[in-house]
Parts: sequence; structure tokens; C-alpha cells
Amino acid sequence: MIGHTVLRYEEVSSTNDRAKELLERPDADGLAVLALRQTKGRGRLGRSWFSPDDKGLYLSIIIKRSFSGNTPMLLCPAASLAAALAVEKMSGPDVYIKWPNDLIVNGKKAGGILIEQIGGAYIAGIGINLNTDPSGFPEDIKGKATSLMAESGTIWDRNVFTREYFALFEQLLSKISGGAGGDVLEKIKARSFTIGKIVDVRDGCRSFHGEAVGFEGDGSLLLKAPDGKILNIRSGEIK
Ligand code: BT5
Repeated sequence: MIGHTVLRYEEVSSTNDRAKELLERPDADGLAVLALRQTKGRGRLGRSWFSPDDKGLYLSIIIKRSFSGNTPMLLCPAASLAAALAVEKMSGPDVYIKWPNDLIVNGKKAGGILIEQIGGAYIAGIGINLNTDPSGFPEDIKGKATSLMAESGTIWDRNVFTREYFALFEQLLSKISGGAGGDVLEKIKARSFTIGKIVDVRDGCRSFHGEAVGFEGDGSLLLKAPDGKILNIRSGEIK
């Protein structure tokens, strides 16, 4: 069960790093690490995650179970969708998912997902700006980032949110490991900030341009290039 044990810390470098140290525990699958602040919160590709004290959700969940086929590729969609559904369940603002890992509220980034693989285990890192005051965001993200509090006008209870998140993520994990990943992708499509838009996608030194038209079964983005060709993009970043 996701969240069967929750280890809570005042401060860690990164909850993903702390989770990594716990991978060999016999009860590792589903174990969660929660911190009030991170001194080296991370995004993808070595980017940093702004993690002010006591304002956000800094959560990592160890997933160490056997998966078949392309299921692990669906961990990021499942973790993103669980966040959107948890916000919805708590009557929050609509959350859109910008492929592959951004949680968007009213056009701004309110959270992000970082999935890391270590051997046969995965760590799902979930960062959400619950009660962050937007005036405190660093200059480079000011104007692009927001928080649930800023968008809803209410204070978000981290513990209640986390409980909802655990239950929803568990349900979605059962779906993807039970072969119903298509359902998850359909639900993401309905909340997608990407599908239907003309986008530029950067993947390392490659870049692609076209209309985002859908997802492949493994969560890859399908892009219709100007010449009509459909490109299948497994990872990258939308500019
Ligand atoms: C992500 O990366 O969006 C994944 C973030 C995952 C953070 C969680 S917190 C718990 C766990 N422990 C960790 O150490 N990490 C995970 P990426 O797509 O690479 O986006 C990173 C970019 O988002 C940065 O380069 C900034 O532009 C922007 N950013 C940084 N902090 C932000 C924040 N608090 N809110 C909104 N945008 C932010």
C-alpha cells in the first residue's frame, strides 16, 4: 500500500535522496518520505526545486514491485494524475497536466513530478506549492509559478492532501499494473495542457515542432509534424 509508512523530516537535502537511502528496507514498497523543507530539492536534469519551509508538499514514494511491459513509463502520468485528482477531490482549482510532468493551475506551474529509477526500484518525487506566497518565488520562476493557496484563496492541509494522494496514487498504480494504463492516459488527455496545441519539444539536442495530438500507450507524446508525419516522443520538454 502506498503510504503504509510515512517518515517525516523537518529538513532533508531532497526527499528523493532520503528515499534512495531506504530502498533496502524490507517494507520499502509504498514507503513515503515527507519533509517540511528541502535544502537541495531537485527537478529533472539537475534543475532545482524551490522548497521553502513549511509551505509546500515535498514527498517521495518508493515503488518497488514487479511491473510488466511498459508499465513503469506510466508512473509519471499516474503520479501527475493522482495530484490533479487529489486537488479536485479537495474542491481545489482545476489542475492541467503539461506533458510530461508539470502540474499547471491557471496557466502557471503549481507542481511537478520527478520519477527516478534505481535498479528495479522507482522513486516518485512529488513537489506541490500548497501554501507558497507567490511574492516569495525566486526571480527566475516569478510569474511562471503559482500555489494552490494563491489560486484558491484557501490554506491547504498537507496531511489531508497527502492521505488523498496516497489513496488515489494506489488506485492508479493498480490500473497501470493491471493493464488499464489507457484509462489513465484518457483521464490525462481530458486535463492536458498540451494536447491540441502547436508546440516545440526539446529532447537533449534534438527539437521537434508540431501539433500535440495524443499519447502512445506508454505515455509518449504524439506530435503531428508540419509534413503530416506523426512523431512519437518519449521524453523531453515543451518550450
Ligand atoms: C519538476 O522538474 O517539475 C519536478 C519537481 C519535483 C520536486 C519534488 S519535491 C519532492 C521530491 N524531492 C526532490 O528533490 N524533488 C521531488 P522540472 O520539470 O525539471 O522543473 C524544474 C523547473 O521548475 C525549475 O528549473 C524551475 O524553472 C521551476 N521550478 C522550480 N521550483 C519550482 C516551484 N517550487 N514551483 C514552480 N516551478 C518551480
